[in-house]
Amino acid sequence: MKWTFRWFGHNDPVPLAHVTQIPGLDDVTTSLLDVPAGVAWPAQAIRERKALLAKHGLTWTVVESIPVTEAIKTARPDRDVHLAAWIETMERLAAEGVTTVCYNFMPVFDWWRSTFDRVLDDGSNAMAYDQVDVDRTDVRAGVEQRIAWAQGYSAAEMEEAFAPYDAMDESDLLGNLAYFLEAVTPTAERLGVRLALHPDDPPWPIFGLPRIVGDEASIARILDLTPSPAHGLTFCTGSLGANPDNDLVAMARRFAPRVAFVHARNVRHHGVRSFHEVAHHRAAGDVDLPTVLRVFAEAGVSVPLRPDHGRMIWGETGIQGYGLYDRALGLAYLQGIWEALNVE
Ligand code: DNO
Repeated sequence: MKWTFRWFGHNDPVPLAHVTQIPGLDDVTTSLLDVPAGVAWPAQAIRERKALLAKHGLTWTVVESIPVTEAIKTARPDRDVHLAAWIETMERLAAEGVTTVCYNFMPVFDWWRSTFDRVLDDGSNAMAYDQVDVDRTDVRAGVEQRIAWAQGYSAAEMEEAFAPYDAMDESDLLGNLAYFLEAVTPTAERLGVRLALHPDDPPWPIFGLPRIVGDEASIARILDLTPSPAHGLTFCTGSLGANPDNDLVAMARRFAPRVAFVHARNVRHHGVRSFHEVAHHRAAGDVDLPTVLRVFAEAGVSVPLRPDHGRMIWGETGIQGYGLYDRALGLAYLQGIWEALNVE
């Protein structure tokens, strides 16, 4: 595995000087959040980010994410312009050695939680999702920025974002994903880039918007759109594991050859469509990360892996899910398992 760690850029309260102190880590997963979606990232800005990481002894090989715009997801007439920019960004990144590209195809929102700081029994806090609370949220009235990806939407912007989906169902969205893949995959193949589609988080429709990357059948259907080795998956154990019906071990086994990137995260279920995030350790939640890693080891999967969402512990504040301490503990735990599996 290539061990990597997400860093959000200059607004990330976690300093790179601390990231570089994590044992066994040499790579950072990052993106250029300041560039508006739909615009090609300037080559110079990419080089600057790479140089900044290099100053701390860190490489940059994974981008998370190049945003897929609403124009692309809803097949607006300007989608080809956005696709050209997306491809140009990928080319410029590949020229600097960034060859794993994480992206998602979730309408309007990226991941969603109903609670950001649920206090757990040990006094730490973590994000949680409860469908009853989500159902009570009048999202069309606008949302504030509580999540790392979010721009925040006003009510008017929200209406505009939702409107195209009134006339779309899952198969339309799947068709737009197929169009996207047809456009970007040949260039990815030529550049030796692996595209890593992130599952929906949570893996079911929210706010009446379609979602199409949530379980074994839907992922198999998407991977079958093209057999290209460039068309891969981000195996996010937390997103997929939020649905207790998903058999992660079976999915890891089946999709191993297509896994391009791993997000290791653990959740604890407490009812239907209700869970909170926990430490990466097996005993802490319902996701069996050691067994998933064993499956990957047996299948010869060697791709970038990062510890995903942790709790906030030891008084740390910052970007929810993305504190330094719990993710670093998670990384150490996962690396220990991997070493004990004796694969490298
Ligand atoms: C959550 C992340 C996601 C992920 C995107 C990929 O913390 O795993 O936001 O970055 O869905 O495009």
